[in-house]
Amino acid sequence: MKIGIVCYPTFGGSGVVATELGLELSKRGHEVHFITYNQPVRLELLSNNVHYHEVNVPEYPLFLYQPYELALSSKLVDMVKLHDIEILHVHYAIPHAYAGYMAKKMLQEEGIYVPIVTTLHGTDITLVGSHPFYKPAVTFSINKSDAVTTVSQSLKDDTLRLFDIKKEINVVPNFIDLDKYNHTFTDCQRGMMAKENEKIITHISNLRKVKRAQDVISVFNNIQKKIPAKLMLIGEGPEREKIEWQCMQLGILDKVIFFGKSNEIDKILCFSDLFLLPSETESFGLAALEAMASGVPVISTNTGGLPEVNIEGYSGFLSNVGDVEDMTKNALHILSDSHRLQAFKNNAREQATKFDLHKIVPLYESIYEDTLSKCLML
Ligand code: GMT
Repeated sequence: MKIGIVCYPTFGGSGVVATELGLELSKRGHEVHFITYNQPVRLELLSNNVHYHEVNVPEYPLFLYQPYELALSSKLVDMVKLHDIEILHVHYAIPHAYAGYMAKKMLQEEGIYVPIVTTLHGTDITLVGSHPFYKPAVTFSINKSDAVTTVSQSLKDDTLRLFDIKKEINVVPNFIDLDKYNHTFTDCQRGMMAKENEKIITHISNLRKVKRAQDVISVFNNIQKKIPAKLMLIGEGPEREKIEWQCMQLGILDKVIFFGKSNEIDKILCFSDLFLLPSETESFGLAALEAMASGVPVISTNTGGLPEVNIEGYSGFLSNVGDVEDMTKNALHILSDSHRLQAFKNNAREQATKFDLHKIVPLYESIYEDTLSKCLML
């Protein structure tokens, strides 16, 4: 198949999932075209089967806001015609599903029919999409998609609760390339980050409010009072300064390593003992899955899709949002006994195998095939 993928090219989970999906589809013999405003961060290698087309939005002083949707839908029309793209898979409803629909209608005028598969990732629904200003456009573009997927049952339930959706929604969870986590690093460089007796706690996110990074610092602060520990913080975002201040006020700056944006999270995870994800909401929690694939147990909240990923008392523990005391208790329970820690590490790795990309990517392929065959019948 010739597949066009539209996504955000940044470090966010939706862009990562879209990029990893495209790369795996190309390995499975499909021709994949990424269409976005920057080369996706995890798209390092372009091959015969993987192409990247940049959407440019010329600056024009008359416009207070540059019309990205317009540029994207025009680019989609051009790329479909130029490369005979058969299906467009748009990740994140805003504005991709909307731009996809516009492209589809323009192409129809020329007798070209390209179905749109929309994947909802989370904040497009739970935070942004349900805003009254966006709601009509998001509802419309979901209902006009030829197929719709969500990354968890919880996000499906939220979508049906918040929007008037007439379309069937398929749940296709986030996935992980286990080979990447199993084989790459045999010699984790733990010694460079912490002393032998220190436990390594890790958090990865874009440090937006929804991630509750201050809870990460509070839980870590409680842990390090009982057990020698270091905190690895990976990611950049609007809350960074606040949490640096928090660390300074608590007197733990020397125990916290800020990595910023990193493409080497698997290297950092391989020497981690525990992963913290105290998010306000999380449609799936790809970061938790990446940690588990590295054999790192997860202390998370119990919101959104997290209970579908992290299993209470097995791969980690789940607490109510903001319950720092419970998260601390659970973290200490896991870390304080080396046999228990090892059992949780093994379980975390085992739990991650449920989301092996070899199991999940074929689900997307069969959605493409069904969608295309339904289109042929029209
Ligand atoms: O979590 C973020 O801030 C990034 C966000 C995104 O849209 O890129 O991630 C969302 O999509 C990921 C991939 O499907 C999910 O694993 C994340 O849970 C989800 N984030 C939220 O729901 C907050």
